[in-house]
Amino acid sequence: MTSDLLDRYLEEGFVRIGGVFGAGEVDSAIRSVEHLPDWARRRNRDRNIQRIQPLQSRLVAGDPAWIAAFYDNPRLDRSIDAIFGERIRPAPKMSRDPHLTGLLIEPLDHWWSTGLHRDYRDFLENLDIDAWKARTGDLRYFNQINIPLLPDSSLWVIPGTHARDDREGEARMVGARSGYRDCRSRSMDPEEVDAFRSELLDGLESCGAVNVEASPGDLVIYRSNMLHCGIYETGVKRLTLHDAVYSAEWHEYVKYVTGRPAGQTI
Ligand SMILES: O=C(O)CCC(=O)C(=O)O
Ligand SMILES: [Fe+2]
Repeated sequence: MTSDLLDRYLEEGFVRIGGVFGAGEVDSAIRSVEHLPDWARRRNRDRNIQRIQPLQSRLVAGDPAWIAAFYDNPRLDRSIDAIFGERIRPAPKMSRDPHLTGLLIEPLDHWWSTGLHRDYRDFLENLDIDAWKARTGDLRYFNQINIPLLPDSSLWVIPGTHARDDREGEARMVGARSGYRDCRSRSMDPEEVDAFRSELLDGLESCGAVNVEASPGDLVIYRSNMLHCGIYETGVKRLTLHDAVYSAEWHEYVKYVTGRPAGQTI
């Protein structure tokens, strides 16, 4: 059986499903996390951190039980099931499976970007590239989720790249990505940052990237092996839950390449 959602996911490498969470659900999630950015910036002594993860950590103030309750949502179940129900065994259930949920937040001082990348391939030196490539066409691996609690247009993706190699211009941009990342920790003059920013946006557009503009309560699922990019603007508050659709095979793979469970950064 296929579904429209599954077809779109297979073809484009991402889907944005509007209004999976209602305003009341979003408001109560905001109340559960809104104190965390300042806490984490202080704890890390870094005003420009990108994420807090996992929210389930005992270090993170508050009670993580709200996350499973938030994920206990029939619209979420239906969406996940339409794509993964017959492909991941046992079928994933966000409210039941253990999760290492992240919270993506805005930097306070410096604009920066992850730059164009594919997860794992471009993050880990000495990655077993054959093992990575062997899994990129398999829906049990590389499924990332964003659930914005505030309007969020940080994410860019190049549709279709989950199913093919980099083209020349794309590979050039991947090679240049450390410059954008460095903006985070360097005090640059505003003109220099603007030049970096325009170069990145021009490059993304010339590669056919699309900006995933998501509203509070949307569910964005993307293949994290596709070419994608996060752009972190200062002054635009971001509270986006960042998670994955897990399978036993994915856990095994992440442990194999990193030696630790997926998503552990705190
Ligand atoms: O900011 C985002 O939405 C994407 C983040 C990302 O791609 C990453 O951290 O690997
Ligand atoms: Fe990524």
